[in-house]
Amino acid sequence: KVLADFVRDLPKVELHLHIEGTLEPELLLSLAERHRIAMPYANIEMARAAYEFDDLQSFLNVYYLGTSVLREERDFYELTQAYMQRCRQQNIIHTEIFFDPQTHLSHSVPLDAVMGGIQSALREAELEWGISSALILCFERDREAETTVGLLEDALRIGGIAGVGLDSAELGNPPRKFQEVFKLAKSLGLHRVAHAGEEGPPDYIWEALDTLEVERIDHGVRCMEDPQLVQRLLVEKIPLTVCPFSNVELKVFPDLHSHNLGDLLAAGLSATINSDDPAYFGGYLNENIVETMDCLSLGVEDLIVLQKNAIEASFCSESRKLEMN
Ligand code: ES4
Ligand code: ZN
Repeated sequence: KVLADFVRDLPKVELHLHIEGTLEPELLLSLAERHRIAMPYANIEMARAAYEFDDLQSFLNVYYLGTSVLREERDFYELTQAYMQRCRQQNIIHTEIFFDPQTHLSHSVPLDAVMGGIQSALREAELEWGISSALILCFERDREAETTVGLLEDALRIGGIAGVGLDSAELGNPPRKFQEVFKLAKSLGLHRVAHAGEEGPPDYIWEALDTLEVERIDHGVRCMEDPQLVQRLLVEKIPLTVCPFSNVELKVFPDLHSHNLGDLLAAGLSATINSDDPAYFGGYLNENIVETMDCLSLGVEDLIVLQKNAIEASFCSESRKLEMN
């Protein structure tokens, strides 16, 4: 109770959040109705009941099905605005948000509508509530890489992208597949991150660092299987954006008590705590923090370290970092 109050009141930073993963069943069903799209859920309870996963792929099937109700700019605006409202309630003062343009393009939704809707909500949240944000365009690693350079160029014409990321089904889709577009991103001064070592082996973390030159690893929890890799992450101060509820829901760990966040911190790694896809995994950032601290017996001093790591790992200006510290 006291801990929950402390966590709620602490100003926080979130660095790993898929905006499509904030689509709550209420909004999903109302958008399905708006666009007359059939969903296999008759009501909110049925939707929630379908949110049971065996692994990453079984989650992605449900998540991509949900994205099919996002059709026009105002849908993306409403989705993002609802998440920014949560940020205000949870005292999140800076958030870095992923989006999956290839999925929306595959539904014939123009990139302008996707980015326009997201960005108007982000602008409003900054003006009204002072919440800063960065938008990260994710490439889906289980899709073809050939069209990604053109996609990135289109996004840059629209503007407002802080960096690029890599998400979706990890196994069988090694990072090097996206080397060309990440090289272009670097040459254009964009930030680079990638999901790696979530379900995939430590080798994928090495490869993301070596071939994509990423600045952060999303998840990365399997790094502990490789002491040399841990050494490299320490020396290069590579942050890990860890998502405890996600890891439990996708069976990366059997339960929160078995999560290795405590070991990552004990090893001195720059770990951060994040919600990933909060509408699907049972909680937003504060719930992730409170339950994880509880299950792993982490103290307030650990939480302060996690949040200082997040500020430092963010893509904010140095002056904004100072302001947040
Ligand atoms: C994702 Cl948890 C996770 N992993 C990989 N890709 C994703 N896209 C949305 N959530
Ligand atoms: Zn993720």
